[in-house]
Order: sequence, then C-alpha cells, then structure tokens
Amino acid sequence: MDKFVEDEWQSSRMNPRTSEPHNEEVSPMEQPSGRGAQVGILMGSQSDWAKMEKAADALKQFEVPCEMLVLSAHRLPDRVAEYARTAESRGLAVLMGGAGMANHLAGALAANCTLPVIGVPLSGSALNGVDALYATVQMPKGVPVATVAIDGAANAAYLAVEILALQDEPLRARLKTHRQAERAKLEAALVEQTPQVQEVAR
Ligand code: AIR
Repeated sequence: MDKFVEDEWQSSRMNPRTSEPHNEEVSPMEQPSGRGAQVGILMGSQSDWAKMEKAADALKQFEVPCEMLVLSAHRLPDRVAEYARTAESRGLAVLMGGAGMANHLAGALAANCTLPVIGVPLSGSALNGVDALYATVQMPKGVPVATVAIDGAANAAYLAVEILALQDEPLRARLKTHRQAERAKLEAALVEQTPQVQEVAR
C-alpha cells in the first residue's frame, strides 16, 4: 500500500465515538458496526470531520448509535463500495455521505446498496459548496440520494431519525417530544416579546 493510501485508510479507521476501537486486524467492513451502529456517517476527508460531527451530535440526543469514517469516493473508491455493500448485513439502516467539492460519496454509497442514503454537500471550496450541492443532488432516476442543505449535517441526522422512527416506536416518541420542546421554547420567547410598533412616515 503506498503511503498516501495507507494514511487515508488509517484515518478512515478513527472512531472517537466508540470507546472500543475497531479490531486492528480486521477492516471496519468485515466486523459488526461499532456498538450496533444504525447510522453510518461517512465523509470524504479528515478535514470534513468538524462539519460532519454535528450529525453525530444530533443523533446522540436521540440515543441513536452511529459510526464515523473517513472514506473518499475518489481516493478509495473500492473501500467505499465495500462499505456500502456490507452495510446492511452489519446492521446499519441509514448511510450519510458528506463531502466538499465534487461530492460523489453519497452517490457512490447509493449505487452500492439499497439503504436510504443522505447526502451532505459541504462548503470550503472555491465554489463554497455549490459544487458539492449540485454533485450530490443530481442523481439519476432509480438511485436516489436525499440531499440536505450545504453543511446541513444536523438536518441529515434529523432525517435519519425520522426514517428510523418509522419502525421504532420509542424513537418516534422521543422525536415528537423533542419537536414539542423546541416549539414550546419558541412559544415562551414569543410571549415574553413586546411587539414593536413603529410609526412609518408617510
Ligand atoms: N473530497 C475528497 N475526496 C473526494 C472529495 N470530493 C473532498 C473532501 C473535502 C475536500 O475534498 O470531502 O471536503 C478537500 O479534501 P482534502 O482532503 O484535500 O482536505
């Protein structure tokens, strides 16, 4: 393995979300997902980590286990395909692909499995994420990617929760409670607000 590929592959094995690291002898694709992860969060580069971590943070509040991996669709295409092909049998139910520039990660995942795939276009390029948005959202018929906003990793997590909640009654209850709590906060702030009326000169 050349140095670049080796570094990239090593970084793909980082998993700060689980206290039990992946078995060093076995690739992540050959072992059960970490702690029974239901959502696989993939990103094209280590430089995307902080943006995609927002998805993991949002999933955490709903107690949905996830795993995070750095795997580039262009730099390690075979690994991405292998990950997607083995995802379902390893217990994953929803995949996310976040990348900047030409984001083909989500599409590559979708091409290799029938699990729902959520694409997260990321900013940071000269085109500020519009390149990634177009690359993520414009999938051909039959191979969909549910695309969220540029840097919308948190919303990708909420969407993943909604998908999982279809088959998970307690999770559905947690989602409804969360939505009500968010509304209640806004309603309370509204009551405290004094309407500001301004005279407009005619
Ligand atoms: N990228 C990596 N492989 C394919 C793509 N599209 C993206 C990464 C990152 C950007 O290219 O997702 O947002 C720059 O990556 P790097 O590793 O050069 O910082």
